[in-house]
Amino acid sequence: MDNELQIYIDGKFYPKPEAKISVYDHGFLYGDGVFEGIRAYSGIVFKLKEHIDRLYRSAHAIMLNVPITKQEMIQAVVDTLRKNQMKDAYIRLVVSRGIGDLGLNPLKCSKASVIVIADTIQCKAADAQETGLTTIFSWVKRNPVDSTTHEIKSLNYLNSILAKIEANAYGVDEAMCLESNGYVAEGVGENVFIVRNGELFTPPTSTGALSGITAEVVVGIAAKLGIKVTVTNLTPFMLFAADEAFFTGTAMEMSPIREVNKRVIGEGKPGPVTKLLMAEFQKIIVDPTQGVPI
Ligand code: PXG
Repeated sequence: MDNELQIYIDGKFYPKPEAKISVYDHGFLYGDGVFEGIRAYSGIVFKLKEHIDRLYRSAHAIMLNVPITKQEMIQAVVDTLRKNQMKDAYIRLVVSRGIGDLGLNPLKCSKASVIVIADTIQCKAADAQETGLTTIFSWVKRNPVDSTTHEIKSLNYLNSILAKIEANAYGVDEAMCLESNGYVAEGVGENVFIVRNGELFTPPTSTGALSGITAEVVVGIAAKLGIKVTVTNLTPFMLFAADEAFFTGTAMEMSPIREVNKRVIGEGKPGPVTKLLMAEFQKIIVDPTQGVPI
């Protein structure tokens, strides 16, 4: 089944084993490109327009001309899901600078490539929602707010990968990334929230964190429930001392955090505010008004 997955590359579909790009592609040679991770739930591509908008904003920041319009990009995602008869999926959208020569000059790349992969993703244990995740602070500081900032969803993810390697080495579920001044930035591919006295706190994107679409959804849910959200610098101490903490991300969805560097957060299990938000999150992801139908 897996090998029969049909992958979209520049307007054509290829079976997974034949879905290949050139070794001269600057996305491969230099990490020169942008991407999105998107989910479809029950036949609705959740927040697809928001993901496409962010993809084009990332492309704009690196002066990458996406060769198709936003509407065509939406269609490419929908077509890929239809082609694979998928109603629930994790979608990876990649726009790479394209084929150039061995020099790094992007002017040598005449046309960017668009790739859409619809597959599944396994990034947490099946019971993570009930037990919560264990984490450690990684020694790898988040990239400074310049070329490789995570504000741009570029193909440069070595910073996150090094932090993930650290989490693996210490046998925990996920790494927590600090920015250069020591404030909490985000996880390797997810934003972070703490709960204190019934209110939410989350770091600003000026820590070099991505402006997460899932985080925005959770902030919207909190607003509806009358839960105050403050965007502010979080110190490691504030995380240790939090009543509750959780990650948000397309891949990770909403996931409670149980432990940071062996310090147990709150009661060591998902707290009431996290649980309330998770219940609302489960409803919103299948709401047809929140996405694009396949
Ligand atoms: N921060 C970073 C650095 C991300 O890459 C998020 C936050 C969450 O954003 P959204 O918009 O998805 O709520 C991301 C996105 C993975 C994986 O395997 C996760 C992302 C990208 C690539 C892989 O967990 N996350």
